[in-house]
Amino acid sequence: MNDTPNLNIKDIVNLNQFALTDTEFRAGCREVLENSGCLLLANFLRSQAVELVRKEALINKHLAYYCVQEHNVYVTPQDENYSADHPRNRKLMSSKGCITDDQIPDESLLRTLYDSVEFRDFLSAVLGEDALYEYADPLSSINIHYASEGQELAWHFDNSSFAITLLLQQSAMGGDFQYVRDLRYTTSGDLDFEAVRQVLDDEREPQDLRMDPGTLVLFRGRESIHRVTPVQGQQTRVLAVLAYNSQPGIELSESSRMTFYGRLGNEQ
Ligand SMILES: O=C(O)CCC(=O)C(=O)O
Ligand SMILES: [Fe+2]
Repeated sequence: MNDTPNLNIKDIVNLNQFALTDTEFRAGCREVLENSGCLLLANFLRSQAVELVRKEALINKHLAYYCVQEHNVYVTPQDENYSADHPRNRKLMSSKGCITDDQIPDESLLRTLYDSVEFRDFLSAVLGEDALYEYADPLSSINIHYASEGQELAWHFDNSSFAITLLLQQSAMGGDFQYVRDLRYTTSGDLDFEAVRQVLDDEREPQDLRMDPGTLVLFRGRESIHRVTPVQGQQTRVLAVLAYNSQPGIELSESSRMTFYGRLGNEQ
C-alpha cells in the first residue's frame, strides 16, 4: 500500500498565509524580490508536508551523487590576464550530495507542488516571467541537495537568473545561506572585483539567512554573490531545489550534468 496520502496544493502550502492567486500578495512578493534580490517565505509548506518530504528525502539519501568542485566565484575557467589569487581567479572548494528528478518518487508532494499551475503562475508573476517550464532532460527539474558535516558551498554566482529552494532539514549549526546584494555588475557594467575581494577576505558583512524547514526562497543568484556556510554537527542539511526555465525544451548542459550528477540521464 502506498502510505503517502493523496494530497493537493492546499494540503502542501499554507494558503491561508500565502494567497498564491492574490494579485496584491503577488505584487508585494515581487517588490521584495526586486528590492532585496531575495524573497523568503517562512512556513510556506505546511508542517505535515515538510515532514513527509523530509522523510522521503532521507530515505533516498543513499542514492546521492557527491561532487567536490574547485571553482572561482563566477564558476568559469581561469582568466590568464589576472593572477591566481585575484578575485577573478581565486579558487574555492564546494561539495554537496545531490539526487535528481528521476530519483524522486512520482507521488512525491514535491512533484505535486512543482507541477501545480497555481504555484507556477505565482512564481511567474513574482519573477516577472511570462511562463515557467520544466527542464527537458530527466534529471534537472527537481533536485535534493544534502550537506553533511564539513560540507559547504563556497561563494559563487549562479548561471541561472533565478533559483527556487525549499529547506527540508536544517543542520544543528552552520549551513546558513548568506548573500551580498548586487555584486556582479557595477553600474558601468564591469565586474566589481574589489567588492568580491572584500567578500572573499571577510571584509564585508553578508546577509545571513538562517531559516527553518518549510521556508521557500526565491533568489536572484546571478546578481548576488552567495554561499552556504560549512555544516557543523551530525544532522545533514537537506534542501529541495525547484528549477524552471523561461523557455520550453531546455536541457541542462551535458558538462553541468556530468559535474553535478555524474551522468546525463539518457543512459541505459
Ligand atoms: O543551498 C542553498 O541554499 C543554495 C544553493 C545554491 O546556491 C546553488 O545550488 O547554487
Ligand atoms: Fe547558488
